[in-house]
Amino acid sequence: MKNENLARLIVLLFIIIAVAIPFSGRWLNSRSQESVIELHANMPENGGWSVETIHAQAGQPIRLHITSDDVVHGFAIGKSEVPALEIKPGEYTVTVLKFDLPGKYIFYCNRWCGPNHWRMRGTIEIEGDKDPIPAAPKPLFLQLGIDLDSPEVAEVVPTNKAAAELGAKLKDILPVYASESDTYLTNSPAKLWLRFRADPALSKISDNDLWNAVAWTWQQQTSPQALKIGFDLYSTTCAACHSETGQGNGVMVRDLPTWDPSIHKTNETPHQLTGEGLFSPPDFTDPKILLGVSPALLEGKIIRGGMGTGMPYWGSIFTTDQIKALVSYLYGFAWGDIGGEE
Ligand code: HEC
Ligand SMILES: [Cu+2]
Repeated sequence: MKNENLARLIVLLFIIIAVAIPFSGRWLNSRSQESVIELHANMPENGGWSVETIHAQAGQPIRLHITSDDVVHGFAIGKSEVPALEIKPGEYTVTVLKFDLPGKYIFYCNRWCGPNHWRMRGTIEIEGDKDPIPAAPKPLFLQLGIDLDSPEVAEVVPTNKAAAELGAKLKDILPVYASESDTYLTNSPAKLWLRFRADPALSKISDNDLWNAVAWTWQQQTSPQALKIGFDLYSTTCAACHSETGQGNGVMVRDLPTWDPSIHKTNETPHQLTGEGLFSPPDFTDPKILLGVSPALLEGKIIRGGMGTGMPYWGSIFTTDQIKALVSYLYGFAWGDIGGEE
């Protein structure tokens, strides 16, 4: 009798264990699949992000508990549609991220928390068997071998404000190359003007009208929507240094010497905290500056940054289209008309 009970008990135990194992296995699995990370934001002077590299598998959810130890920061992912988060001191913001393709992603602070704010960047490294995120095509400035550190100054500038609407009247007599995107990408407005001036087909057109034609060809390469994107990105990420008006005297760079490529060397490492060796940007409203450089150069500068001048690099943060939109928006400063605001 006793033995029989014991045998029943053992059988029952086996059944319980047999049923429980797969369940506990599933439970353990689901816990280990999600990786939980506590992330503290600090101004770069106070140490930046507490975690600089986050590792995860493709498809694996990453649960982030983010807080700030000093001021309000932002949390954003480069080249993605994920909306940016506001990170407040003393509060936890929880978000779950998931990346389907292996590769490197950049997370960054999108709030101007201090002069070194833009240094608040970290990496999310995703591993997995799938094909990684496709590599971006080689930027045009590298393909063309453009030296970003010695931009040219415009050889010629308009005497009157150039007007794209007036240039449109000349569109039927402009040579074919005027509307090719390669012409736009690889020439400065001044270079295109010189090419127009030297073109026998345009010999009867006045200097002013040729500038209007150049302004028109520049306008053909963008759209009001792109200019609006450019304006929004510029206001939130560039104006702190370049200023809303493009004059290069934003709050973060006041009192710094203005960068002049013909005098200053860019290979010296500036002092991050005192700002010694950092420069303030050139005045974009001076037509000599922007009418002297090609979209390929501007794009390159935005992608690569200034190598020690204080101009941050944005190649890992913005998509190709966003950078193109920024470039078209910048030229507006030189033509004297700024799209996007209305
Ligand atoms: C922390 C300050 C700072 C921020 C933020 C900043 N810049 Fe700059 N930028 C500079 C400085 C300083 C220079 C001049 C030195 C150089 O060209 O490297 C410069 C130069 C440039 C140039 C080169 C102009 C030329 O004629 O060679 C471009 C283009 C530019 N910035 C675009 C941008 C855009 C677009 C953004 C925003 C996405 C931005 N910058 C954000 C400081 C900044
Ligand atoms: Cu910040």
